[in-house]
Amino acid sequence: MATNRTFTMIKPDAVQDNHIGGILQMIEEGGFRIVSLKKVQLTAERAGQFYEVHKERPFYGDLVKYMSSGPIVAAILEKDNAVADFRTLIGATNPAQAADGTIRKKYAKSIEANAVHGSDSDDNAQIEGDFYFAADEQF
Ligand code: IDP
Ligand code: MG
Repeated sequence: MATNRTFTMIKPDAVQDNHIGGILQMIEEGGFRIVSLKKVQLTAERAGQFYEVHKERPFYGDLVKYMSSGPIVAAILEKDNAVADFRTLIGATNPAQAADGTIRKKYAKSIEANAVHGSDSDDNAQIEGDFYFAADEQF
């Protein structure tokens, strides 16, 4: 069942370069409501867990190092057709192939340091949102 929610992270390079505001503005202007939001730094262990599906890929070790190299901003977003529409808004994984008007086209530096994460399915949006926010429910 589509939940109309997706999950995003603003990655360490974009946080380091002061693009939190610019990226959140593109997200809001893209029609997404920010449901939950926080800035945190992942340990290498937690980054490894988050990207566990990629552990056999050649870039996994570098990705874990990069994603734990500085703070990230995690958010749950809401919109009709959220998962697919957010993938459209962020653009291709490799910024060299990202369409004009996408977040990665504007802010990504490389295929690894590509500014933002976006969930690839409703199930993963739920799992990834819970990874950061499930323990916050007492608020
Ligand atoms: P996605 O973020 O567009 O869904 P995935 O294939 O799920 O792309 O890869 C997860 C993340 O791993 C990417 O966002 C990027 O940071 C990194 N990554 C993907 N492919 C490569 C690569 O070929 N070299 C280095 N890093 C990569
Ligand atoms: Mg992915």
